Amino acid sequence: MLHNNIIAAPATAPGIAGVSMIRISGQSSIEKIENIFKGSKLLKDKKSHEIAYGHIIDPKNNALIDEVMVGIFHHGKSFTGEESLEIWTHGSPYIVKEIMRILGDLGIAVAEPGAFTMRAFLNGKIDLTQAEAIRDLTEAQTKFAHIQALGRLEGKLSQKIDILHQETLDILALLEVAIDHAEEEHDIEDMSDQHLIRVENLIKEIHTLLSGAQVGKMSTEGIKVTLIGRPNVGKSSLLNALVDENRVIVSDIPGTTRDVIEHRVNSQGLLIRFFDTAGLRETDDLIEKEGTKRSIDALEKSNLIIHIMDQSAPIQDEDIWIRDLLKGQSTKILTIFNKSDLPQVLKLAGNEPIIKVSAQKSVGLDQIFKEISSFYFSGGIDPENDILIANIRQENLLNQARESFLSAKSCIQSGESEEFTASHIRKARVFLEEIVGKTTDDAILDRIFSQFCIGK
Ligand SMILES: Nc1nc2c(ncn2[C@@H]2O[C@H](COP(=O)(O)OP(=O)(O)OP(=O)(O)O)[C@@H](O)[C@H]2O)c(=O)[nH]1
Ligand SMILES: [Mg+2]
Repeated sequence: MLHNNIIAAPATAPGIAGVSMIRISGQSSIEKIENIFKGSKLLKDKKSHEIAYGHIIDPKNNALIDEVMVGIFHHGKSFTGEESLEIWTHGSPYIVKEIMRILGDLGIAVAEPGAFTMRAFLNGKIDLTQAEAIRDLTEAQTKFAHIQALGRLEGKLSQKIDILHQETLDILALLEVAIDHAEEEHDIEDMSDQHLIRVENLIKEIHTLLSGAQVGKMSTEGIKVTLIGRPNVGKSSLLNALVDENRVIVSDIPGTTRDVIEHRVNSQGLLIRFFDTAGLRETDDLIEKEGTKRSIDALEKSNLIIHIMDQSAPIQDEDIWIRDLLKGQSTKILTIFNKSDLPQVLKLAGNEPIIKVSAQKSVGLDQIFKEISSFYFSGGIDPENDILIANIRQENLLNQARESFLSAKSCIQSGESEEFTASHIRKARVFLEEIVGKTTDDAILDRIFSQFCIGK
């Protein structure tokens, strides 16, 4: 991927609007735009962050394209760190297309998704967790997703990782001194007890960060709640009731739902992603079999499972089979008795908590939302103030750092040479560096930035 050419992309959403904005970045981009901009002053004579009023002209035939405002950002003073411009046009998709065409004629490349943020990262304006925070912030749909993304953009997570990284470097430096002097005749002080305390402390800090990972990911990605149960218990009816929309097909024919269908709701600052699934049962029908497989896949990816049973009928073999299947899951499960508007026939042995609802009459739904919300807050995490990691990339790297520190700890405890301890700590250091992008290969960067919007 080239990073020194001039790139441009519309940064506002496509469609008719009050205004649209095209962002341009790259060395000598101001001089380039001078070719198509006519104003009372040359753009190069403007200070950084000044706005110029003028017109965009097609240089081929001098045709007027639009009356615009152009924001100018000098090298080192822009989001990307490069010389940049923002052209504010009338919000017409045709005008945006025309200006993009003219920019193409000038040899300016269309920016790939995330290209501006990637340049900001490569130019050291932000680190990788902040780049990810920009994506999370634009995608945030709820209060907690917004607060956390904003905190990470301000560098809350970066600072935390930096503290861990600094401590890692300090321990490494001490170990290296010990390694260098290992051959010397005179005794040097045995520091292993202090190393142990410091490594244990790092493990504890990482553990705290990791314990907020699930809440962090749920805040960013939404809480995935899967509705499962045998056919006809009312899963689709319940989904419709929960999202207050006639979203999925309901019928009294068992096996109505064949696919996994997602619907999202924003409830009390949380994004809840409900998944309706195909009824689980033994079947020879190939489509239904595939539906069952997809239901089980959805179940494995969910944060919370809602097992729905029909309380107006006695327990069936499929209900028991599903309960056995769920016994092996570590995911939290809510057991729901649906059809509470009909007389209760269903009985379960034991005294597990049961929520009674009627999807048809919209009764008991508040209790389900309450349970989801208390599940989100159950880990003792404060989503408004705690520093939370946001995604599986950060979580995996932290887990790997933790593993390396644990190995270092066993080396110290078993009195192995500093050389071994140091090799584990060096690994931990690299994992911490990868989180903020100090060391990351291009393929990983491309994958992260390709998830951004165009113009971001
Ligand atoms: N009386 C009553 N009937 C309900 C209730 N919820 C659902 N039903 C009925 O139960 C039948 C099955 O409902 P669905 O929502 O399609 O059930 P499902 O679990 O999605 O079924 P499959 O997609 O086949 O797995 C329909 O006839 C619904 O009208 C309820 O709370 N009370
Ligand atoms: Mg259904």
